[in-house]
Amino acid sequence: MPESLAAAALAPRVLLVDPYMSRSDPMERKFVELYPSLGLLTLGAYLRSNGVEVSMVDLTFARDLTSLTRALRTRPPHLVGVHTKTLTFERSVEIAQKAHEAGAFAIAGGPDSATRIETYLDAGFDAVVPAEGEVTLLELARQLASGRGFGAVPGVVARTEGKSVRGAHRPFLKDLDLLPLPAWDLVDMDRYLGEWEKRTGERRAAVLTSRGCPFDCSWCSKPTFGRTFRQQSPARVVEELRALKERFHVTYVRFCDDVFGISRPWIDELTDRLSDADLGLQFECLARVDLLKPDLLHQLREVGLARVYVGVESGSQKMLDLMNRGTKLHQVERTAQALRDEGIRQFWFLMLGYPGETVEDIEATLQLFRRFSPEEYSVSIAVPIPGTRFHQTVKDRLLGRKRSPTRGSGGRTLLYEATYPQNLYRWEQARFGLDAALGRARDRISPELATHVVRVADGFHERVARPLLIGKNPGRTH
Ligand code: B12
Ligand code: SF4
Repeated sequence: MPESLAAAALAPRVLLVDPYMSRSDPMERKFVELYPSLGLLTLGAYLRSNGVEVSMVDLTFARDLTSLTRALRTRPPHLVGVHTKTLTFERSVEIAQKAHEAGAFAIAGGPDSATRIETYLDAGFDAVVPAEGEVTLLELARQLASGRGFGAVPGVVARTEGKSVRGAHRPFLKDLDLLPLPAWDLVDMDRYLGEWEKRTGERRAAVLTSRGCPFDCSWCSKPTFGRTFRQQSPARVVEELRALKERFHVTYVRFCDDVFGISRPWIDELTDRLSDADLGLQFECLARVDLLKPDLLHQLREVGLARVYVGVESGSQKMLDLMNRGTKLHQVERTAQALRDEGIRQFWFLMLGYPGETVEDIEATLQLFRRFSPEEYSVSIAVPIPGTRFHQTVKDRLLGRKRSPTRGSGGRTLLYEATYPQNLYRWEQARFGLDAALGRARDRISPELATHVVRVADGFHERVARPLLIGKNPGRTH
């Protein structure tokens, strides 16, 4: 056989699957922001650049598994790799079954399987890759395609003969610049960008400039990259932005990093390069108030920063300290003001029901929210995610309820026996809703009317609703 044909025959075939279906839940359809999985696109690009034949089934816009069945039949892969999130567990298991029916191995990776490896193995997956996937999946694909079974590939937990075998720890990639650009051609980019264009008039894409986060908020789950923190060089970031602009006419970018702007010298270089490149892109990011100094915001505004997701979480310093958030209220105030001064939209994340929170703390959060009236917000009931210190603290008080699926629409289910009953938190969520509605109506109603409505609502809250909802319970504060 000619050498090229022999190589092709040996080339491992990998089918990557994103099991997320945006159409399957009406709330999701309305609230979720549609971007292809950067994890899968990077895995695909890396495998391909190392001689693996890669295809992908992205179920984001699908209504059923027809495209998967077709892909498995047309070109049976050696291995089917599924990206897992908690929401898509059942579908992932169904995909693993279909992979087996087609004679392929089923491998799980991504945040959910990293948090509960054994659950995925019990449910039928042959192996889980619970951390960074590129090098591990490449080695695994080569090994499986050549018929050598799982062995003990570093970074893999495999189920062989009923037993879980854990390969050695695989070190994280040191230099993220060595990763190729995401393999955008594996998904229907036009569809994603078209959906955004319809909704906002912009062609929006997601970009990741770093992996991991060095902070240690006690409720945060970081199963795949832990507290490691690695960044691409600003030059590499600009190369990716340029490619998105030139190939897909992208106009707006979401930086998907856990925290954007951790290193000031890095930001300085990025903003210099963005000015030079003059790509005319707008962008948004998620950041911490301790890092968002006013001069930095001004600098980022100059190169296109249009919106920031801010993890405010609470208006009580006591609560921020209990969450090990590492931020101060004066930093929240400074950031909120600076964002407003710069004309940058702010989206606040707020959380109710964390252990130790009293009604006074909730009131402090509402007052802070009122003072700054952010353009957008999400106020959710705290979710104890397995593997976090928060979960550890309340594990004997879990209520066995199912988590509401989304943060944007939800965070409405109390999952542990907290200080107060669930209805108190839901009522408090409604109070934030009223404030936000009044904020939006600011141009249409007089300030006197707004003040009157707030006074009546607060009076009702204090005299009727709160006593009724918390009953005689003064609050469990531990
Ligand atoms: C950006 C982001 C989003 C964006 C973009 C989502 C997207 N399509 O990529 C938006 C805002 C749309 C979003 C939405 C949601 N998100 Co989100 N999101 C993130 C965030 C911050 C980064 C994701 C990312 O790009 N990571 C970088 C890539 C490189 O890492 P990765 O995906 O983990 O992939 C690596 C490894 O995990 C592994 N790997 C991954 N898949 C596979 C598969 C195989 C076979 C193998 C071998 C390896 C492997 O290799 C990859 C490369 O090293 C993460 C937090 C985080 N830091 O991961 C949350 C996170 C993934 N999101 C989460 C959630 C809950 C959601 C929503 C369900 C919330 C909602 N309903 O609004 C939706 C679901 C939407 C969807 N399409 O799936 C949770 C998932 C928790 C869980 N256990 O399920 C996370 C972990 C945040 C958290 N801590 O709660 N999200
Ligand atoms: S919440 Fe944000 S800042 Fe805190 S540990 Fe998690 S990713 Fe890092």
